[in-house]
Amino acid sequence: MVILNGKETSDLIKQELAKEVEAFVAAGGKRPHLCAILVGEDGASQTYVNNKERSCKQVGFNSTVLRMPADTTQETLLKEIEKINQNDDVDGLIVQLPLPKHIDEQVVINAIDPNKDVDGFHPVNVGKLSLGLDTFVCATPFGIMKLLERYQIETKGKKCVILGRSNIVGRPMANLLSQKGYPGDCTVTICHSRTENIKEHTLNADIIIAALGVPHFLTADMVKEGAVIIDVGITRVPADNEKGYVLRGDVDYDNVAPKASYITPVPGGVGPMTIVSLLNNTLKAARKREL
Ligand code: BQF
Repeated sequence: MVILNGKETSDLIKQELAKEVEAFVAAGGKRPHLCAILVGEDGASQTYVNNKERSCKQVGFNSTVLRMPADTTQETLLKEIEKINQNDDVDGLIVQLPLPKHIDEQVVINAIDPNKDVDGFHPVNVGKLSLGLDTFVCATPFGIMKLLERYQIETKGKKCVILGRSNIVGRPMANLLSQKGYPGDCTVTICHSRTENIKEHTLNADIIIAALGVPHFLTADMVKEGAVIIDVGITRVPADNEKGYVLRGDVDYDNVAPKASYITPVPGGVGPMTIVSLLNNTLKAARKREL
């Protein structure tokens, strides 16, 4: 069993990115600039935005975080997005999700300039992804593809089961893994809350991507010997420690790992890869604007 070390892999990719950024700037390119908007004070969202800001600095990007109160109106948020769309110094714009309930996420996503949409959430970019065209690929699925690639995991012809059909992980993941080439050429099945007898599907799978947000959902009895296990879950579960919580994946790691050929840990698996994908997309956005 091999542990897919997302932390280590992401650190290596960050070093590569930092070199690319310096070469780009030395050649007269504008230093890439990512702007993140955070609405409200959700603890996990604050952590994620801080991770992104710190990672930008590590690779030599400029970064701005626009923090807005939880009671910000949709109209005010849309106006801020429009300003950033118009701001030539900003290459990438992300709005941290989830947003407070009174704001319509799809309306907000639609307002982001597709050329700055480094999360790849805008319908134009989702459409391009599904057609296999060059675009900003959603960070988590892109990070998983990079992890499979770095560890040279065979995907051609493999049966891949994705647990979860979200717009930000499950669906784009299915898209990417079913596309031609490497890492791809999988036979993909998406399972979700209405799927009958999920175990029947997972037991047949060569690769399982667990992205449903149910802690320890995937148990050892659901997994074939030698399967590749990718855990996207990171639920905060209350605990008696300094932080007051522990992070728990969608996979019952201790019992599943002995059966797996490769497996991602939580934390330190998919999460750090998600962040480097965002950085990768931001450099891509900056490069595109130079043309
Ligand atoms: C790690 C996210 C659910 C909903 C919205 C490193 C991150 C997490 C874990 C991180 C995530 C999850 C992010 C680790 C960003 C990944 O060491 O294991 C980094 O910052 N993430 C997000 O922005 O929005 C989310 C999960």
